[in-house]
Amino acid sequence: MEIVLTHKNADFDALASLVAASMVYPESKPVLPKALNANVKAFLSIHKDVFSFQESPSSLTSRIRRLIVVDTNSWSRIEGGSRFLAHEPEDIHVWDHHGRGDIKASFERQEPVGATCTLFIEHMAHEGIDLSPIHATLFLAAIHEDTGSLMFPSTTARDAKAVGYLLEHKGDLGIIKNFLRPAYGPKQKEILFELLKNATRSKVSGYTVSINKLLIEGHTPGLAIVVDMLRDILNVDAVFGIFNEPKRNRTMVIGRSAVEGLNMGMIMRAMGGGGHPGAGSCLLREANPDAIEDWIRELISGNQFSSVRIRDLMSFPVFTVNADKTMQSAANLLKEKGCTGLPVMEGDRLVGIISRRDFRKLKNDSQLSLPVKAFMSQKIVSIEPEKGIMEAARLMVKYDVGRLPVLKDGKLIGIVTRSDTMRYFYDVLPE
Ligand SMILES: [Mn+2]
Repeated sequence: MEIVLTHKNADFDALASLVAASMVYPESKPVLPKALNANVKAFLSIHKDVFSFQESPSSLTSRIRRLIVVDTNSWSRIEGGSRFLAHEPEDIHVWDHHGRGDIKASFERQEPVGATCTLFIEHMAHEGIDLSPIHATLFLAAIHEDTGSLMFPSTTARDAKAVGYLLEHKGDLGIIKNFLRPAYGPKQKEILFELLKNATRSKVSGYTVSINKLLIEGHTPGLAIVVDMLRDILNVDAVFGIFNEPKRNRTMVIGRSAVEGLNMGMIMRAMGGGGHPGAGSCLLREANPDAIEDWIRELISGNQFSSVRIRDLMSFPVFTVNADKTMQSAANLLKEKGCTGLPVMEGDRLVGIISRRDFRKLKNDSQLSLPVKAFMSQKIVSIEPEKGIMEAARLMVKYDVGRLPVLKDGKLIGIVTRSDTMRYFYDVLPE
């Protein structure tokens, strides 16, 4: 026989990929994990008769000829784990979008799209496999959830095309809306309020981060939605919930990131969990919440992910002008270097910025002989080299400046301009 497996704590992408795989491999039986996310459970409870699953894989007696693994590629995320290998499958197929794992597959469709389901939809469209509106709705829910309704940075054009295809096949957005917002009940409200009361906020490597620890008792579904809401309310770059459950000797860590430079999936993978750039989680055994907090801080500041920093983008050496030089010499320098502004120095101290705009303050040409310090802008908005690109963009918008001197320990080491940031956003960053 052939069976399809997916990860525990199944989300909509896991469920949708499970169902899609059973359509692509007609001989196969999908195995539903016991641990399902609350919203998936709710969806299944009213769609019980539509989908059929192989309930208990542990009682399988017949030989498993082929294993099809979807939406994960690591044994540790599958209920029963690598024990399935004991059945000596001839064939293992993996369909996933998470990047490298430890399952050795004979066939692999591993592509960096927003949802695994997208890979199946493309395949089914190509093969002309028919979709019912209910299937289209389930697949639509998967892409919506995994891409944050096409808003997460992991979203690709292929996901958007798949959404279009599913809408053509009568996927129902109204139904999805009901299920993607999982139950926010009194217990979740209590946790959210508790977290808000003690919410911390600190700077780690230039990111505003809120790391929150909470003791929880018993089964508490919907923690992810609480962390989502907390991030929205606090409006920080990233938020972490460390939920310690002493009775069961375990700690659940859930993270959400709203900035590109802070990749939540990478942080969680380093902690033995998983996720995407915007969202991730991990489950730790017998962990001490304070130690976990330290670990998270280390992972963020350890520069373990290749986010672009100001030091990678800035121009240097910087052309500067001395505060006592004349406006005429500043004008010559601007023209010669082809820049729109220059840092103004007194010795090695940055004292201002002179830009083309400041020349409008000149009343007549004779003032060109006056010193730069008479016309320069003394409002210096600077940035540190370890900051991220979004911080630079934020400062430029907030203070309406087109360039930021880069200061390290008070010393001018470079300059980053509006065109540097544009170049980054439009992906023509030199290699
Ligand atoms: Mn997924």
